[in-house]
Amino acid sequence: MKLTRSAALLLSSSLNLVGGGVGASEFDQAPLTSNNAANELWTSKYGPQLDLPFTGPLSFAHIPYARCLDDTRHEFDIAILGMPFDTSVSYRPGARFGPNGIRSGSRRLRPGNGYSITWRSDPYAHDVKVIDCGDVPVTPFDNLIAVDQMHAAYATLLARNVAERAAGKPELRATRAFAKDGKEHPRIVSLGGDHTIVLPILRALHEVYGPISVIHFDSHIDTWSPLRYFSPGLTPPITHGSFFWNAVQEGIISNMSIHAGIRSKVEDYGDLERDASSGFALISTDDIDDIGTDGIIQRIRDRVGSGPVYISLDIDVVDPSMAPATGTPEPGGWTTRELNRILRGLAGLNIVGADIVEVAPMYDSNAEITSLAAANIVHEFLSMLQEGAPPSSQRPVKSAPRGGTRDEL
Ligand SMILES: [Mn+2]
Repeated sequence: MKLTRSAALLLSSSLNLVGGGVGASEFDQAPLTSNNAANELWTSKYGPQLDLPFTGPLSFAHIPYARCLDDTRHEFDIAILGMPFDTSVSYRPGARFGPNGIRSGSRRLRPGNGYSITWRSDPYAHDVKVIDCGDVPVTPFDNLIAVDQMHAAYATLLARNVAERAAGKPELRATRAFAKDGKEHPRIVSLGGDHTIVLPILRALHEVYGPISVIHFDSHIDTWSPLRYFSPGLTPPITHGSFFWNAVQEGIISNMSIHAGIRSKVEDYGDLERDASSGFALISTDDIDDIGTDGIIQRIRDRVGSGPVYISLDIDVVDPSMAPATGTPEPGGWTTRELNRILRGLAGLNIVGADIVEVAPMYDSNAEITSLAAANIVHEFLSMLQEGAPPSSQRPVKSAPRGGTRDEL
């Protein structure tokens, strides 16, 4: 629907009348609340205008929403950031709708209903400020510009101050020990987007932390050289299967990284040798039958140790029966329950950021099965970023020595 300027103004002013005039712009997603709530019929009878699972504007898990890239008023410790980029895929396109799909899958999660039996905690109830910073407006027409836009957006949020601690509250010290500037930096959970989004993310993280280890959940290795794949141009393209090759060439990740859940076919054994020489250890999907989830957790923890760690999770690590809506599905994957258990076992590592990528909702079932799985993985990320150790209900793992001054988070 196209509104004339005057009609838009009229609509905006009538909304403000209904809401009591909150001074928000006509594009602001903040709920319209009244300044004189106590005197009004609704509020006196029913209280605040709550978001139900099927109501409200679409922020992740109904948490506060802000367009943080240009709106600097909002402090946060952890930001959700959408990166709707999907113009570098080799098979099914559509992950530009991933952030929207994941938020849609999160509607039954919300502050006040986020307590987890396994964690025995609620990631929205800690003294940690989590907000949804909206999406980076990436161009779908020029990949080099899009990659720069994502880099600029991530670096912008990474440079923000973390939320002020209330008097008497413990100090947040999750990233300060590793940042080159000695400052505490926010952590960002990115919603892809195809897997290419990780290259600009790693570039921005490298500027703050130097080389970091990557824990890469995926059915594909993604370290392929873009020169070996279909690439008729002279310049190697940036693609969703070769962004780690770029990261290795640029020296922005450590050589103590690890893949988990690999099962895709490769060209030949040489692909695996080249992968190993790029600094990644490899846990295959089938390894779970031999060493179990605890063995996988231990291998990952031993590999990345006590340094700064980034987690990148391609939803195709999950079996297509549980997550069909993705760009390059590979049968024979882990269940969501197995993946949850592995992720929880990584709590307490020095995680400086995380993402979930390759959710392409148009290939989903009517039951939103992939979006639900993805949203719940983000919920696990938020718990992992705030908990100092795996849940006590899981068997204890041998902890790598902690680096620096990590404490309560
Ligand atoms: Mn991938």
